Order: sequence, then C-alpha cells, then structure tokens
Amino acid sequence: MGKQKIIAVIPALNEEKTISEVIRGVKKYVDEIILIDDASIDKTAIIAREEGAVVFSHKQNQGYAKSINDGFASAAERGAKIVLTFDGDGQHNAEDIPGIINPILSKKADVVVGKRPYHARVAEYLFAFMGKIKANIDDPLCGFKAYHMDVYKDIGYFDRISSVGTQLIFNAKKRGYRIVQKDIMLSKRNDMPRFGKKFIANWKILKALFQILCRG
Ligand SMILES: Nc1nc2c(ncn2[C@@H]2O[C@H](COP(=O)(O)OP(=O)(O)O)[C@@H](O)[C@H]2O)c(=O)[nH]1
Ligand SMILES: [Mg+2]
Repeated sequence: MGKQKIIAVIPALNEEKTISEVIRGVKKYVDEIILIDDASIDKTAIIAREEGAVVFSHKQNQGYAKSINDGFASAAERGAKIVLTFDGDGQHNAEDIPGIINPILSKKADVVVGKRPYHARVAEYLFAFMGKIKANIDDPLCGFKAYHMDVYKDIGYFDRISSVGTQLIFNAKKRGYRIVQKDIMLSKRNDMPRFGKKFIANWKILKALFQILCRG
C-alpha cells in the first residue's frame, strides 16, 4: 500500500507575523500545505509562497468557511488522502499534528477533532454544549482537525452555511463516521483575533450555531 498523501489547509487573514514559523513547523509533518489568503493586506501570501506553500488568494474577503471550502477542493484535486486544518496565527502547535493524524492513519478514526484547554468566547461555550449533545464533540469550533478524504468526498462539501468550520463534522457524525477527539496545546495570541472583536466573533458563532441547529 502506497503512502497516504497528507495536505494541510491553512486559512489566513493578515498573519504575516506568524505564517513563516507556522509553515516551517507544519511542513515537517505533511506532504503539502495549501494556504488560503483571504484578501490579506499584508505580506501573508508572499511569505507563505516563499516558505513553499501552495497559495490561493481571494480578491475579496470570503470568510473562514469559504476559504476552507476552497482548500478542500484543491486538496482533493491534488490527491490528498488526509486533510488537516490548522490556524495560521501560531496558536496551534505543529508537534500536536501526529496525535491528530495518527488515528486516521491507523484506521481507528475517520475524523479527528482537536480539543483546546479552554474556550475563548462565551458563544463558544454554547456551541460546545450543542456539539456535546449532538455529536459528543467537546470543542467543535477548534480549527485544528483532520479528516479522511473519503468523508469529504462522500458528503461532497466542507461547508454551505458558514458554520465556522463545523458542518462537515456534524454531517460525518450523522453518516456514522468515527470521530475521535485529541487534546491540543493552545498558545496565546498577542494581537487581535482575525475572526473579529469580541462582539462580532460571538455574533458569528451564534449565527453558526443557529445554522447548524436549523439547517445543519
Ligand atoms: N481565510 C480566512 N481566514 C481567516 C479569517 N478569519 C480568521 N481567519 C484565520 O483563521 C484562523 C483562526 O482565526 P482567529 O482569528 O485566530 O480565531 P480564534 O483563534 O478563534 O481567535 C487564523 O489562521 C486566521 O488568520 C477569514 O475571514 N478568512
Ligand atoms: Mg487564533
């Protein structure tokens, strides 16, 4: 049996301060890195390309979920067997990648969801409560996840409802795929989250929560 191609998809918005180190770390564990630059106004795309990532740049900001949609489509075209999503801001630690990927490599899981030590926002606690009830997942909003490509191909899309990166795991659960959780480390971000200030970020998460409950 041949080696399974592993591709990391990194959504990034104005992450020029951290992206170089993030790519260098992730590169050690995956075959390719696809970075979706969502109309960054800084050097994110240039640096990512220099570091060897395949970079797609949106002309206008299309958001986190749409960016990962594009990343998955490209990963499928490039023959990925496993896709990993990872943040570009340095909050995730690349040393956690083997722990996230190994359950899929050893066929013990179809999807692996990272579990952060704490939630950053009030709305995340509500979302996590729903995730626990619906799919027994403690941290559905964690951006660090791995998927066997068969799951994505079976379902046919990553996200259609701006679910902050969660629709595929809920669909996977519905179809009976095996989902495993792994504790991950979480570093502090020294500047503003790109997801928005407190109120905006909480609002986006609440909207995603209703979308999953009504249409997910
Ligand atoms: N492509 C894209 N990436 C985004 C967007 N907003 C945030 N990100 C990226 O998604 C990751 C997580 O975002 P972040 O703001 O750190 O969320 P937090 O960790 O929940 O505070 C980072 O790599 C961001 O650069 C967006 O609108 N588009
Ligand atoms: Mg972050």
